[in-house]
Amino acid sequence: MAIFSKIFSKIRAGSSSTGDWEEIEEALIASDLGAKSAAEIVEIAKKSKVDQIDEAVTASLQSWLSKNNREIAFNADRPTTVMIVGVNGTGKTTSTAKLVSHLKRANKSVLLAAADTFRAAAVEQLQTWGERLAVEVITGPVNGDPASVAFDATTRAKNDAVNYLIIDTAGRLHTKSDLMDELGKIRRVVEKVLPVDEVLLVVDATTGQNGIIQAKMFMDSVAITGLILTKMDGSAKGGIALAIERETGVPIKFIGTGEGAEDFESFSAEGYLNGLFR
Ligand SMILES: Nc1nc2c(ncn2[C@@H]2O[C@H](COP(=O)(O)OP(=O)(O)OP(=O)(O)O)[C@@H](O)[C@H]2O)c(=O)[nH]1
Ligand SMILES: [Mg+2]
Repeated sequence: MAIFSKIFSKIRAGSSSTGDWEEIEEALIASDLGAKSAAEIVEIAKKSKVDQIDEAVTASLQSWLSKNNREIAFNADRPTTVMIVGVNGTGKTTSTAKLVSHLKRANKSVLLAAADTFRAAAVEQLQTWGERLAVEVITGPVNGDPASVAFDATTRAKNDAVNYLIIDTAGRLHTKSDLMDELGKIRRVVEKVLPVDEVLLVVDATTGQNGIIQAKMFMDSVAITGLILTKMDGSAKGGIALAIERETGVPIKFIGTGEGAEDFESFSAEGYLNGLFR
C-alpha cells in the first residue's frame, strides 16, 4: 500500500517532466484515491520543494481524513446498540463476528440479532459464528419481519443488561428504496427500547469508487456513524480509505483484513498515513 514512497521517486531523483507528473497522477488514480484528490496531490507536490513533498502531501491527506471519533461507542449504564448495514456481500456478517471477537477480547458481553431474515443460510451463518464465539444469537422465522427480530433482541439485550447488541442486517442495494426504508424501520423499532448508538456501514474496499456512491446513498437513508472497510487484504489500492472519508466525512472505525474472526483492526489515521509512505 506504500504508494507514495514509490511514485515520487523520479521527482526526488531530479526528474520532473510532464510525463513524470502524469505518471504520478495515474498511479494515484489507480490507488483509488479518486481523480479530484489525485490532481490536487500533484499540484501540492509540484509546489513543494523536492525534499518537502512527503510532509506537504501528508499534511493535505491528514486534513482530508475524518476528525470524528474512531472508537466504537460504549455506554456504561445500558447496552450499546450497533446496526451493521451495507450492500450484498460486502462482509457484514463476517464483520459482525469480528466485532464480537474484538469486544469479547475487551471483556464485553455481546448479544447478536440475525435481522437478515431473507435467507435461512444467512441466519445459519450468524448462528455458526455465535456458537464459535460463544454468544447468543436472537433469530426469527425465515422471511419474517427483520424489525421484529431487532425488537425482540433489543428487549432481550436490555433485560439481560449485556454490554453490546449487534444487529446484522440483510444486504441491500443502495438503489432499492423500499429496502433502504426498511433500515429506517428497523432503527425506529430498536429505538422504542434503546437508543441506536452506532450504524456501521460495511464497504468492500475492492469495489473502489463505487463504495463512495454506496456510502452516500446509505447516508441519505440512515444516519451512518462509522465505516468498516473490508477486504483490505485483497486490495493494494489503499487510497479508497482516504477517498471515502474525504467524500463522506464519516470515520472508518475498523478494517477487515481476511476471512477469520481475528482479521480485523481498529483503523488508525496515523498508521494509515505512515503506511502510504513506508
Ligand atoms: N478476504 C476477505 N474476505 C472477507 C472479508 N470480510 C468478508 N470476507 C468474505 O466475503 C464474503 C462475504 O462475506 P459475508 O460476511 O457473508 O458478507 P455479507 O455482507 O454478510 O453478505 P450478505 O449478507 O449476503 O449481504 C465471505 O466469503 C467472507 O469470508 C475480508 O476482510 N477479507
Ligand atoms: Mg450477511
